[in-house]
Amino acid sequence: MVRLTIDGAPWETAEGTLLIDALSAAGSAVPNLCHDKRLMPFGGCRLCVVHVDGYANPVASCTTEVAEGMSVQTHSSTLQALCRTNLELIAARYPRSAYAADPRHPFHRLLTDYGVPPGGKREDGLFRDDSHPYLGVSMDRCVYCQRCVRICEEVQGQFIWEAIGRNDASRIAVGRGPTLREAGCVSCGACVDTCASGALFDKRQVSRATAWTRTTCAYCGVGCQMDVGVANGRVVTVRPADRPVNRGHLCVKGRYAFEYNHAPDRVTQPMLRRDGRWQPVGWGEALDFAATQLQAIVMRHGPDAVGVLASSRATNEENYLAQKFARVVLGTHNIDCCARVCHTPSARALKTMLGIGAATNSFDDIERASAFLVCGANPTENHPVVGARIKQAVLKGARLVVIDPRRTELAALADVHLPVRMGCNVPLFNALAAAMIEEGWVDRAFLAERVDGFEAFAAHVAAFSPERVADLCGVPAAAIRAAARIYAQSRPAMCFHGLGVTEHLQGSEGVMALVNLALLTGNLGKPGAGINPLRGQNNVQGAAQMGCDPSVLTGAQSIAQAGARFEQAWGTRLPATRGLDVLEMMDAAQAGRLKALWVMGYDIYLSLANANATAAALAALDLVIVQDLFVNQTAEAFGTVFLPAASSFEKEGTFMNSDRRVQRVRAATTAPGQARPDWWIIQALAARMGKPKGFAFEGPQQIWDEVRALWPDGAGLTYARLEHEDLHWPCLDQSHPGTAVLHRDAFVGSKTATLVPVPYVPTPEQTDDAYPLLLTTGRVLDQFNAGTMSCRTPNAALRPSDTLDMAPADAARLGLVEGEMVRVSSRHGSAALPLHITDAMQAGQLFCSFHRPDLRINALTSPVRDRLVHAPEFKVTAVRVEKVAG
Ligand SMILES: Nc1nc2c(c(=O)[nH]1)N[C@H]1C(S)=C(S)[C@@H](COP(=O)(O)OP(=O)(O)OC[C@H]3O[C@@H](n4cnc5c(=O)[nH]c(N)nc54)[C@H](O)[C@@H]3O)O[C@H]1N2
Ligand SMILES: Nc1nc2c(c(=O)[nH]1)N[C@H]1C(S)=C(S)[C@@H](COP(=O)(O)OP(=O)(O)OC[C@H]3O[C@@H](n4cnc5c(=O)[nH]c(N)nc54)[C@H](O)[C@@H]3O)O[C@H]1N2
Ligand code: SF4
Ligand code: SF4
Ligand SMILES: [Mo]
Repeated sequence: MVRLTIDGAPWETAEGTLLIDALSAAGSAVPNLCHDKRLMPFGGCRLCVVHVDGYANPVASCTTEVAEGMSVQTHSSTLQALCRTNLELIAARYPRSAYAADPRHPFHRLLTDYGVPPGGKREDGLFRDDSHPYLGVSMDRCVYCQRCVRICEEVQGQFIWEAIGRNDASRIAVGRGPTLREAGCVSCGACVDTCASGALFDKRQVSRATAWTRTTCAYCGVGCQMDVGVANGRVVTVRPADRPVNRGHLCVKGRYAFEYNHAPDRVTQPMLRRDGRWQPVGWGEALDFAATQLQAIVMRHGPDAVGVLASSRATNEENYLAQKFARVVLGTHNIDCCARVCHTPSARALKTMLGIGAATNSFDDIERASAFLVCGANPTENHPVVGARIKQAVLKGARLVVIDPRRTELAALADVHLPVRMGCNVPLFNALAAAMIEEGWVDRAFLAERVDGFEAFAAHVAAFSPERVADLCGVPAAAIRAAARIYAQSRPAMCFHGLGVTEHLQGSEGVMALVNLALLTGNLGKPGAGINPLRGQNNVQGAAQMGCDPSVLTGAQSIAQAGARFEQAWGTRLPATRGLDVLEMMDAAQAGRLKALWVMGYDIYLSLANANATAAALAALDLVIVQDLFVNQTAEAFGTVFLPAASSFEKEGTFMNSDRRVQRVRAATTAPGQARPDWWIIQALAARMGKPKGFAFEGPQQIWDEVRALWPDGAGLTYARLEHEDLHWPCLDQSHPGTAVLHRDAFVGSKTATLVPVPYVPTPEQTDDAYPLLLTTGRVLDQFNAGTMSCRTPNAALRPSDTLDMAPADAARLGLVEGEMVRVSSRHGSAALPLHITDAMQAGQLFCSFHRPDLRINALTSPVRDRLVHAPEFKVTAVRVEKVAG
């Protein structure tokens, strides 16, 4: 700590703090225009000058660090005059009309405070862009602080804005294109957020927020913290919060894509399907109907004829209740969630090999890593705030290896990009291991101390030398060796992986092969390292961790080991039969064994692979209860009961993010009409089914306290602590600091972990004359999964349609042109969508996203599933592509 004196009073702050930030914290804030904590010191506007004892002239507090014994005065007539003179220079060109129109803007208030009226008028010939749905530009209000230029470079890494000219002729403009979008802007809004003068602004903010609520983003697993501004009961704006996860940054979805919340077709009343049509009813009638039907099915066919799918979009508390409902009220382990289809393979592999089925390290480690291995993940689109942090680390010198069939944004920036043939991860990862062993790049000390099974493993991977697998994997042997060298020799190296690894026949085994690489190189149990699945939705980590999984209870505790404790706490016997996962539920429905399904916040008809089979399964059910914000595809085609849920803007609780943090969700506004939080609905249905015991919680905090009592690793995560602490589990008690890095001294239950020889098993989805191309599916920045939310926002204008991405050579060979509609057919179904020709694709391989409900992309994907945990193989399908006539 450093001690200084501010306006005569003592103050203490951390070493390295900028004086301007210390002044703000001490309540002696000085004016400024060019300073932003998120950015490197700049010293442009010189409004923040102060006297520091020992200096003859005033100093700019935004470029001065605090020092021991420093004595600072923030007020004097000299400072006042200096500041005024500098403001006059800045205000000379600032338009009077803008000032008059909005006296409450902070810059305008500053002018008023110093008695500096602006002298300018609206200027022509400056950069204009009216085309962006969110970002407004009015460059005549620019004060040349360059915060937009700097934040786009230093935080987002997009380099869109440029400062051109000098002094009086200086201008801020977009360098690479006529519009922001064409220049490559990713709509993160950071430049708007930092803009001091209103030159950049949020176009859609119709009214000023009257209340602010700190909460967690409802989209992806990064878990960004944000402040939600509400006016007249509507969310009108969102600002990034400065918390460890996102450090004052958001992406286009968190910052801008909130209008779904007030969409005209939000369902606000329960509904029953009668004579094929949805009819609004009261809660009493809807719940009675659902309860009676469920009871009848349980009576006739037994509890295992019912399945419950919980929601990765809902809170931990709600997911905990969903699995408790299945196990206690219905009496079945038939409970699952969409973690099944994305990272259950990661959880299985990490649990089997290391003892805990979650990311080993924290996002805090990104700045500590010397190298990154990014496998089958596209973080700049799918986890954009993490993607931006990885990009910044690479720009500052960290090495980067990307393994992805496509040239993603990170791949284009990588030291080595291995464009692996889809479905060939396991041989490629084994080849990396073989190269490391052959070249002696392994960490001998770590192997000796923490790793078993080296001899057998080395013998196994010797058969996968880079030269042997190069053709199979579609990448040169030398590139495989170069990648192995970077990952093994730049320590610590942090591995992030995504669905390009997990959504395969060998998904779990692919993750195991990655864990092998980390064990070989000693990249476990230390900061800046680890194996880190980039988890999908806002609370997919939490949904699974709460026990929405047929084979484990809350906290991923096994039924065999922890069952008795749960039976005692819940006052009931646990079901004796094995539960079904979502894929097995679909099989059971088709076979007539499953009769009813309660689906909360999970659009399975749209999002499960092999949609024609999903349709057959759902059609065979007697009862489909859908609980959602909207009539999604599942509800529309197959729903019998619709229960309207409150959104995360409208309820209390917690989410668990990708790096094991538990963060609060807080209601910023009230739910529309009769929509209710999922926890309320589950409790109400339990009561109607005659089992109110154990479902009479007053609210989320009380539910969470029961979770903490049953889950030892979460025991210390009280709501009180979550108010002001950012905690990772394991967090064993209320004084435990949480665990950012797993496996520091030992793996769970053992000092050592064992390398696993992973065989290569090719997928049945191979090309032939009828289906000569390989298709992989995934996501794009502006849209989110089933599209129910992002499609109901102006993000739809940013990304109106999924496209089929194809290499130029394939397009030329097939005689196809950019933008034309094409039909894609697989052995399982077909879909039509517009073509996009891009050299990000390798010849022979295709990509499309699956966000637009009407395109039914999952008609194409196959019934192939992960060998261990059944995640569908969304990532490889053999297809052919044809012109659509007309
Ligand atoms: N904008 C946006 N963000 C999202 C989502 C969204 O829909 N939109 N969804 C959220 C969810 S639920 C999830 S699970 C995450 C997913 O986040 P990611 O895991 O990043 O998701 P994907 O885009 O499906 O796939 C990642 C990459 O895998 C590559 N790939 C395909 N096949 C292979 C292969 O055989 N080997 C290798 N090595 N790579 C392959 C693809 O080219 C793609 O770049 O994103 C979350 N974030
Ligand atoms: N082809 C292909 N298909 C895929 C994938 C792929 O890569 N390729 N990825 C798969 C993956 S990883 C995933 S996770 C799935 C995602 O697929 P889904 O889970 O089906 O999609 P989401 O859009 O995340 O949202 C599900 C639903 O939750 C609702 N919802 C949002 N908030 C709440 C809430 O608070 N309460 C309730 N009750 N409902 C709410 C939304 O309106 C939406 O209908 O898609 C899978 N499908
Ligand atoms: S919105 Fe983000 S990417 Fe676009 S110009 Fe602003 S800072 Fe750069
Ligand atoms: S990175 Fe993820 S959590 Fe953060 S704002 Fe974007 S969607 Fe939300
Ligand atoms: Mo996911």
